[in-house]
Amino acid sequence: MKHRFVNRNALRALVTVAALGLGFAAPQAMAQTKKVIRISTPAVPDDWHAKMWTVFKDSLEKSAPGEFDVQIHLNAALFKQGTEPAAMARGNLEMSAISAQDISKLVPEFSIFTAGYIIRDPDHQQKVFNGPIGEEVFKPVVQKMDVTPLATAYLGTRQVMLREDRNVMTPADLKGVKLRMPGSKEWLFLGEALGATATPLAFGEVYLALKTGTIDGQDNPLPSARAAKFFEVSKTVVLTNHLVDAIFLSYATKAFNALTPEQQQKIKAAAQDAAKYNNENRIKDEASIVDEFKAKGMKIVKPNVDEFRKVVQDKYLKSEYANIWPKGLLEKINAVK
Ligand code: KDO
Repeated sequence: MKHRFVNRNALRALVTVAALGLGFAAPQAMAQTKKVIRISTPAVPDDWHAKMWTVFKDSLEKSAPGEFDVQIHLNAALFKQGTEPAAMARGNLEMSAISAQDISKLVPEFSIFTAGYIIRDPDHQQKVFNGPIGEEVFKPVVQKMDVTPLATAYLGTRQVMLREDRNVMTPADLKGVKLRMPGSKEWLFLGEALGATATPLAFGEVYLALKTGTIDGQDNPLPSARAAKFFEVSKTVVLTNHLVDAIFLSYATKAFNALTPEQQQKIKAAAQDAAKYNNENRIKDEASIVDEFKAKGMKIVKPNVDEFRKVVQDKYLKSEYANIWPKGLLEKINAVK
């Protein structure tokens, strides 16, 4: 026994010396210098903006083989929904896809993109953010948040879903409805503008709240509602089309600035590949998902969208938000064709 023990140790030492001599330590050393990219998102695995991160990882591995260690954390497992920008600014997180509502906390004028019925459709959204308006509105994000937006992903068009069978034609029909919204004042304002009683809750808690009746409904793009299985605990879909929603794939600025220009360019390209994958799939999905929900037995309500638009826009224009929107920006957004 003892004899074998000594022998095995001697053998191990010999192998190590030999490996070092032959340069076998090199791959290990390389692995240690791989730059870690930690990604945190509340997205559930089945949703397009969760799957897009794998596209990001694959694309980056192709353009920069072995240079990065991309770690994807879904279901808000690493950081709570809405806390990602602060985590990035503190240097605890490299990437996330942040919302206009997240941005508005530090860049109040960005709230123009949290308002209902401003962006018309996914095409309008991409043209706004990928053109001169995007260039302008992202500047203060980099300066004030220490976060650098790299690509704009279409999260989908938000619709109202209710746990009960209910006819909703105008905002007046949502009176008294406890509508879950994500937890920030911009989101809550949107819920109230729709005519409901807005109540804050993290995305991960919505399913149970619908099931138990703590809330009467929630708003989300339908592909996300399917991925999180909200249809199992809802009876009505109201096609309000109230927010053509975006999320911005962003990188912690300090960490981004520490990369070489080539690495930065490759990361940006990979983020754009990911957004493109998400956008194409989500748009395709949204075209057929209403029928899918109908087939599941859900009631599909087509409300008076003109009335919703009028009421919601009016509330925003009379609110504190409109006062801080840069002069002329709304007109510029509207003029993008
Ligand atoms: C949600 O909580 O309703 C929301 O749709 C808000 C988005 O900004 C985004 O955080 C999204 O959830 C998550 O990525 C989960 O899909």
